[in-house]
Amino acid sequence: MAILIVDDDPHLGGLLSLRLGAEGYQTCTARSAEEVFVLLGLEAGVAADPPVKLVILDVFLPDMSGIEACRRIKADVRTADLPVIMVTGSTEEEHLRQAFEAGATDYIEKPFKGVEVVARIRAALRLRREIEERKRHAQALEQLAEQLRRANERLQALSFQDALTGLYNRRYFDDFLEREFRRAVRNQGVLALSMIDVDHFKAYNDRFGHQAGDDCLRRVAAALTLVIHRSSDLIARYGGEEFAAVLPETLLDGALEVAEKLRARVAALQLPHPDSPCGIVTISAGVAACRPEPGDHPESLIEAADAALYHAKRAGRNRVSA
Ligand code: GH3
Ligand code: MG
Ligand code: MG
Ligand code: MG
Repeated sequence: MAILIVDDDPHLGGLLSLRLGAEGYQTCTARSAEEVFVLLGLEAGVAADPPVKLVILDVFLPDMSGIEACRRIKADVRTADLPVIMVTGSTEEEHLRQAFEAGATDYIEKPFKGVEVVARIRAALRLRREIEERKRHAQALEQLAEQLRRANERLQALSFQDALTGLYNRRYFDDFLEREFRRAVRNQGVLALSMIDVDHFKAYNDRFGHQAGDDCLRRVAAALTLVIHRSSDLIARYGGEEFAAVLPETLLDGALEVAEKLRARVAALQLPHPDSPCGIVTISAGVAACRPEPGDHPESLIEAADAALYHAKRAGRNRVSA
């Protein structure tokens, strides 16, 4: 990475090159703003090779004011971070002001001492390195924060998921029902709940074993999911072989229809169950709906749906009751 020395006076440019060379710096030179832009790849032509790490820029150039050239370097994202040290033979204070306003890193008046230029270059490059290091740090921190955010999201999703069926778990169900209940209270809306229980499931386990029982629950869960496709509805594993469907803004009739679809869908799986009167795995569902008022609690809706489920069981199972 070279230091680009821009001066229309080849003698001065050459002297500076020698001095910086003696300090171990690589240098390249340009005599006009145009040449600078080409060297830096800002103009059609060749890009900087070797790339430039700092520019020493004369205020007076034949084709453009050095201050204007500095402004252009700073305006381009590719070179905005490049340190520019302005050098001038003028003692006009206005130039100094303009140079810094144009984004110059430093400003040196001629005649200058070699030691001063070298010291200022060192300082500018050190500052540049520090800024870059801080940028890298900030980027690394940002990446880390993003990774943490994603990991958190995954964890959160997992904490709401039932491991066996992939459905929402009881915890999420409780939160969701509470939320929807409160919303219904606020909007004076309605809310329906369906409690679902697999029929004679103990006998299924007893005959086929617990693993087969788990498989059966997974297939039942998948079937239930196919019926609940409204994005505002929720199907969850309530516990054991029990599931629950929360149907916001749904009246009892609508909820009964959905429950009947759930029942039919599971029956349609035709999973053999020799110890059930139907010979296949079936579910019973209890449905309840309410228009909750302030002071009401979701528990009462759960109790009503549970009571309806109990009815469905008493009435012979593989049916829906309200
Ligand atoms: P009913 O028709 O009255 O609902 O009869 P049931 O046999 O289904 O009811 P019961 O509550 O007596 O039995 C439920 C069974 O579900 C007992 C339990 O072993 C089984 N079960 C609960 N959770 C799981 C599970 O995660 N995996 C398996 N394989 N079985 C489970
Ligand atoms: Mg049960
Ligand atoms: Mg039971
Ligand atoms: Mg059961």
